[in-house]
Amino acid sequence: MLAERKRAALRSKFIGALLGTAIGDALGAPLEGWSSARVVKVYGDAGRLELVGGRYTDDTEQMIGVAESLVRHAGFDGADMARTLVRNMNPKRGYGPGSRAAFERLRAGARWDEAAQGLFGGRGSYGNGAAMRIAPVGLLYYADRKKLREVAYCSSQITHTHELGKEGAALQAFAIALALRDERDEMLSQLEDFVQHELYKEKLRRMERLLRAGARSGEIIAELGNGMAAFDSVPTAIYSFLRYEDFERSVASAIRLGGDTDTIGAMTGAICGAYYGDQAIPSEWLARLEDEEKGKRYIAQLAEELYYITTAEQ
Ligand code: AR6
Ligand code: MG
Repeated sequence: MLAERKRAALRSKFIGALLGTAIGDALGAPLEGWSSARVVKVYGDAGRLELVGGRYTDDTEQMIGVAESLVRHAGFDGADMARTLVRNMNPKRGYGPGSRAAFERLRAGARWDEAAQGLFGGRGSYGNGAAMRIAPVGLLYYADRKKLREVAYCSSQITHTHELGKEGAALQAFAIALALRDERDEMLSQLEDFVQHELYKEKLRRMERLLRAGARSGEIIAELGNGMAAFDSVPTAIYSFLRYEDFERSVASAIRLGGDTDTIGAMTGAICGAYYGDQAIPSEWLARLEDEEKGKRYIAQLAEELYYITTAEQ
């Protein structure tokens, strides 16, 4: 009986992480690029944020592609994942310039692990585009941090080859895995131990201080960031999860920070969903989320398939 209840909870956490991505993304999408002051002026500094349009952006579209490919191969296949991301791409969903260029090169025949290498003067992108789509990797490898890191890096390589872009994706994936495992109290110390770059370690240390102080939004933005770089947004999402004990408050407060709202919303939603499960997502938000060809029902199905792959392997 207990085992059954545990299985149901885990399944709900898988669904929560993927739907949480889409919900945070769709909530933040109409406010992308706004300052925190403007968000607060229009929407108030507390209480319910309304999900207006219900349409998700490139964050969720790419997360879906990552999940589809992982499900198809019961694991990572770089060429297939790249093909899937390219096939799914709908430019109207608002892709970042680096990712758009990588997809063009892939379409022109470049190898999956080479297409993005030449971007940004050969340094590769450190944008948050690899981290925002990583939730399926965090789910599939939640019990194996070595494999989680490896697949997080490889799946990033398709569009984001800068080490800080890859590290941000691995950090976000591991935060999702820890949330899934209910390791919330140990999260910061585990992440600090896991992450390999001093820049991220420093942000995790700042986070500890900000959480203890109950920092205000200006301070959070100054210390952690709210921009498109992975190191200016992944820590902010993790912070937003840890700051409150409630799906809705965490996601809404992340979006109220302004900046790259859809992506910070998506990443916060993924961690919160992995921790609280899909039942914790406010029903008004879920009701408004798009449900067309690859809408909420399809996303939940992908999460279930990932769940079955993970549990079948044990
Ligand atoms: N050097 C300088 N600037 C950089 C570098 C670098 N090596 N790497 C990234 N940037 P991009 P994304 C800056 O274009 O990560 C969408 O709305 C540069 O300004 O790879 O896929 C998504 O939903 C670059 O354009 O895009 C996300 O919200 C920017 O970082 C967002 O865009 C983003 O990197 C990022 O998506
Ligand atoms: Mg987006």
